[in-house]
Amino acid sequence: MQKRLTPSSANGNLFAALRAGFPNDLDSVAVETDNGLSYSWRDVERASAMLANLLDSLQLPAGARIAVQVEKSVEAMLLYLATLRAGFVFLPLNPAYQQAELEYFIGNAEPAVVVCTGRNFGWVSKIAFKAGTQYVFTLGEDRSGSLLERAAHCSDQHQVAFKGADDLAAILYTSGTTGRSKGAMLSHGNLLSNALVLKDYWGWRAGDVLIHALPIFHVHGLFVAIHGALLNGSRMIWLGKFDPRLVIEKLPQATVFMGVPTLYVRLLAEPGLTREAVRNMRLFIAGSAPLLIETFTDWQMRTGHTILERYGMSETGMLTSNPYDPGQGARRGGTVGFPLPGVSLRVQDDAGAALATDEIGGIQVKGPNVFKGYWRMPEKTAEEFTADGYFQTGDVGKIDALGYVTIVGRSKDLIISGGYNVYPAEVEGYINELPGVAESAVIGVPHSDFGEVGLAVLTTKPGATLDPLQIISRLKSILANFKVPKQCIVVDALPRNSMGKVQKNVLRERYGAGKP
Ligand code: MCA
Ligand code: AMP
Repeated sequence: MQKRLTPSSANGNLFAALRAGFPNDLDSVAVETDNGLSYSWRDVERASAMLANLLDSLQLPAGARIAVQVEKSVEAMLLYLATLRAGFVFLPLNPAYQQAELEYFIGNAEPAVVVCTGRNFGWVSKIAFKAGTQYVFTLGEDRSGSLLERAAHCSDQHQVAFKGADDLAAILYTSGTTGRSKGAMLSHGNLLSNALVLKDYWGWRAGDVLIHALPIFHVHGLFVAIHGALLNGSRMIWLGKFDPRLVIEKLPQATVFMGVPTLYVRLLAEPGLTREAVRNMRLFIAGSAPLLIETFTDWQMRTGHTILERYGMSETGMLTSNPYDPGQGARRGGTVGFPLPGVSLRVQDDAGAALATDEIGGIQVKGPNVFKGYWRMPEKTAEEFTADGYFQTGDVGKIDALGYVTIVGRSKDLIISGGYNVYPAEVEGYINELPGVAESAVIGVPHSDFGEVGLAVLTTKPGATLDPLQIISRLKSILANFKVPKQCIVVDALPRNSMGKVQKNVLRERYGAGKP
């Protein structure tokens, strides 16, 4: 339910708080890109105002969703800020999604506006208009497209829309463990509370410069990184795509870097990663997937810096973090640190009983950062919360005597590959539709670069023959590439328990070392 506000209440719009973090000198550099462009804080203010005015001019209903499936660019970030500013709901989508995937998201979210690349306009607009979308704009990573053409005619003055803490700011699609993806509804208050806590906890300070090398359609790159820099008035060195050599080249000009573990693995593979290269760095943060202890210690040895690992989810933003301040404790590899201020985190067994120190169980959380529920799925939302209001993360872990949280596994059937989530049930659904396939099971197996990758084990229909390479290439033509299993193995039968359920643990044991 939306909170009613009187004009005298403070504006809870996240943009208003981010804007208040801009430095006094609006002509200083806010963002510099890897292709030589530079945006001042004034540019960020004016361009987000123009885009917000464009959205306002469309006369959209309150709560309208703005779905955005574009390549990473500063303008895409400005569109995010404009959406907040105008008070609509931002819905970012991975540009790797293909037709069937997009059809689902657009059909489910019913966005009033869709922004896509010029290259994809034909098929995306067809899907969008069919689902009732009113406007489809284009935006290229080179500042091309109808969105900016239209915004160029709009005023660069804009009054930030009045929003309450509970008003929706964004929907992020996540976890299709059973069935399809669910849209996690995040409010202005969810995002702002988390951003403020992290600003303080990670010691953001004057002079900080962030290397932004992550995609901007997930919590890590879109919220944690961008909110952190904007709220602190910090310059961002903006890389369109992660490139380890370019990151190393930029490190001497930066103080903060955030990455998924794969980024650290790839940086370590570069001889250019030296103590000299990181001499001005203050903080390296990792998250989104487990950071291997080898990566943690190799990084320490090579750079002299201790990576700060933290843990979060789309539904909650950041939940725990290793300490920044040594006075609060050491950063411990293999752990995700302490619950952040304001986050209540507990570990329970399947029967709902609280577990003691070091006992392993389901991680549950509560706090101002926890989302408002799944878009149009009240039953799913209810299932994921306990009677006393804790959100069940689906992660399995423990808390030690000092309060450090360690994640030991997941009760949800999920593969995290290079920081992207892959839901085996979804991939299996597509594989089972392919001609000649009887059934399939997709499991995660260890991978030196992506941490984990998908492996599909499948059986054939009587009389059919299957070529694993053809299966992979067929899947690549219908699914986002990161979801496609890196290997396919055809077997006579899948192992099952006495109830007839496929035993994925047996498959993991059999194929977990990566060998067929
Ligand atoms: C690319 N490929 C992948 C992945 N990325 N396959 C599996 N997993 C992946 N993550 C495919 C490519 O399509 C390609 O397929 C082949 O693998 C090799 O691609 P490569 O050129 O090496 O990939 P890349 O373009 O360099 O991308 C790798 C990447 C990227 C930079 C690690 O995956 C990435 O940016 N990951 C970060 C994701 C992220 O931001 N997650 C945060 C989620 P082919 O050979 O067939 O062409 S937020 C979150 O989880 C929570 C809330 C949190 O706590 O933060
Ligand atoms: P997402 O659905 O993209 O929000 O992914 C959230 C999931 O990523 C969490 O539920 C965890 O399983 C995982 N995750 C995030 N950070 C970490 C971490 N530091 N260590 C282990 N798993 C993590």
